[in-house]
Amino acid sequence: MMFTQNQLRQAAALLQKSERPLLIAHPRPDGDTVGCTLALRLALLSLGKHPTIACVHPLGSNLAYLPGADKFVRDVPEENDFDLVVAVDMSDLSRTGGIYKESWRGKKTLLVVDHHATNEAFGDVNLVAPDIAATSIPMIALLDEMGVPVRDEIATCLLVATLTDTRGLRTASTTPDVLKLVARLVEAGGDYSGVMQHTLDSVPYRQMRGWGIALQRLQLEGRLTWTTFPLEEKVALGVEDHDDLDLGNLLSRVAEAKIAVSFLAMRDDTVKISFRARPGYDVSWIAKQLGGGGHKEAAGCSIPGPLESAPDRVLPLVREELQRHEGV
Ligand SMILES: [Mn+2]
Repeated sequence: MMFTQNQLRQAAALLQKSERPLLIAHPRPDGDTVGCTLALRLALLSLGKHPTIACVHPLGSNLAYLPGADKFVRDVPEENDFDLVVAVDMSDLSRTGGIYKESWRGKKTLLVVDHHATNEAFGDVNLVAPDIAATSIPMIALLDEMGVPVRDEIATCLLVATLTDTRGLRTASTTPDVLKLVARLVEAGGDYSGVMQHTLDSVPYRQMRGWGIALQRLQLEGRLTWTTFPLEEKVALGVEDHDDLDLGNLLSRVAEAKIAVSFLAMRDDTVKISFRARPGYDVSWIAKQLGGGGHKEAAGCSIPGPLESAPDRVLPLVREELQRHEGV
């Protein structure tokens, strides 16, 4: 169910009324959460407001070049003068990574702008378009409603959001409307080739080396492919815990596989799991059952270690999903 005109008006009114909004991007920030947060920041600055943007983790080099990316703060004081909190591209409040403080509940108005099917409508106003390609879609509707011209840097930020969450316009969620949105953003001065070059086709050397390790350990079982990534290898490469090496998207390209799963050991003895599914398959229920969330074709969760036993605990659920599509 798409958001209503009334919700759109309410969301725009909250931002127009606000002087010092806090915009929060989710941990292990991707192009959608970062692009939409930066686009909204620029829009609010153009209206003379004083937005603060926060994300608990640093941005990857493929996003750090974007306008305003250097303005992200890692945390904010519990006591502050923010008059509105905006959660961007997250399905529940835990996804702020601790930036949202429990003591704010019921005191600071919360606006949610998102597109996750698993979204819990946890805000006072929720601008949620479930199963739509990217948060850029509700976000541009919001900017239009606020009367902010979407062009140049704002258009580039929304392009980043749209092109990353659709993996370069590859996902089943890439509808004619998404392609029209991209056309509009390019016409409005968005830097399409720059985004392709600096964001989508930009893999740090360390991550490339990490892919080498992940691919060496790659397994294939019928329509299922998976890999595990041990902590020793992360430490040896200098990979931080907030860096998931984008393994999910890498494995999703294995031709034989309908579902791909990556298991990444973390320093706190948990295992971060990314699921990717071909169109028609659904991994969101698996992630949700394991305490995570996401979309049908891309979802994730964290489970307790050890890494070695994680596939045996998780893959039976994946096989169950595959068996629903026997012979497909
Ligand atoms: Mn997203």
